[in-house]
Amino acid sequence: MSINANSASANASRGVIERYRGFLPVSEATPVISLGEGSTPLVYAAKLSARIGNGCAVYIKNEGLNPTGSFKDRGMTVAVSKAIEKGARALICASTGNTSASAAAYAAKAGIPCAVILPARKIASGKLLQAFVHGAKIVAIDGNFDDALRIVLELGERNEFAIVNSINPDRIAGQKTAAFEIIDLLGDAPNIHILPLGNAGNISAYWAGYREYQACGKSTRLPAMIGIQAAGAAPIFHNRVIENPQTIATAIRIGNPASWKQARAAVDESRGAVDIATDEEILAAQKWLAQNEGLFVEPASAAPIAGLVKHEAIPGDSLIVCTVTGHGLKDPDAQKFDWMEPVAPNADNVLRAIGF
Ligand code: AN7
Repeated sequence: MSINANSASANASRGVIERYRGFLPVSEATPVISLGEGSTPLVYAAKLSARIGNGCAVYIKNEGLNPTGSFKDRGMTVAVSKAIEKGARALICASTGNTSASAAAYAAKAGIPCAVILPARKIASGKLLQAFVHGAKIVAIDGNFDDALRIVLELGERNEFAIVNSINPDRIAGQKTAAFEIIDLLGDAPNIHILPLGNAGNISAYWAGYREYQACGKSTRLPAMIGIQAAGAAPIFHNRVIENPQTIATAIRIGNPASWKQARAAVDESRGAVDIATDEEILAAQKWLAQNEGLFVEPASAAPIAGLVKHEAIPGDSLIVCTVTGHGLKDPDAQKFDWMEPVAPNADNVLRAIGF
């Protein structure tokens, strides 16, 4: 069988660089390192819309369906392609998990080493497994994400390393393509965009994307940007550094966000908000989404759902987009379940066991 590479690359499985080249800091000289990221589903959430009520429609941008299971891949394809173009010899990042999984995968594709610095014992097991299987050099530190990022910034001054955290503007450039996809599908920007808030790169990226698309006439309005932090790791909400952040949503266990200022600007300029959700609310939202919308997301990604369902000031008839950032299978220990007792292998016993 012969495969037509041109027709394969003409469809939506092309990555974000090929699809949005004109909006990204790339040229013909940039080698494209892609895993086919982006083009993630924007799903109408009927039960969530009904729960919000008041004529609102909620769509979920399911970023857990990127190649490594999180939104980080959109930025990583640009950051790694640019790093290779500039001749970097290795990638380095600090991570609460997803950045390291993504960096490790794109480094493997590019054929260069990748070092990841992680807070010991505070990484969801699926993410650590990804970094390990993709062959990253993993260092766990006795400290939190903020300590890890400080070390990476120091090591990044040696010019053999390319830092691929979201302080790298190429990451933000790639991540803004999610806003482009939403407008391309809906025909305009939503009224409200709600997403989890950790190191604050993603909210800044979406805001840049929404503004850029509006400036070139692809949309008529800008959404209010609403970021949700975990109650125990809410520096922007409280307007102070949190020395010892704590939350079950380990992805957003961050006490001193690198893009704090940009996130504040996005929220203020868009007349949005920063709110918080407790671990109990996050876990309840995670389960509710799985059992009512069929979407299994990781705890950090359930934070905006938890924030949305309790938000009091949503105007009627709002078109709302909620980004869920990572797949639920990344963190198999967040929800508890019991191994069931086996029953004798016949149909009667099985019927009784399922309560029919
Ligand atoms: C699932 O991987 O910071 O506000 O080092 O993994 O742009 O930081 C991850 C963050 C939300 C927060 N949801 O996004 C990392 C890391 C998930 C995440 C966030 C993260 P930002």
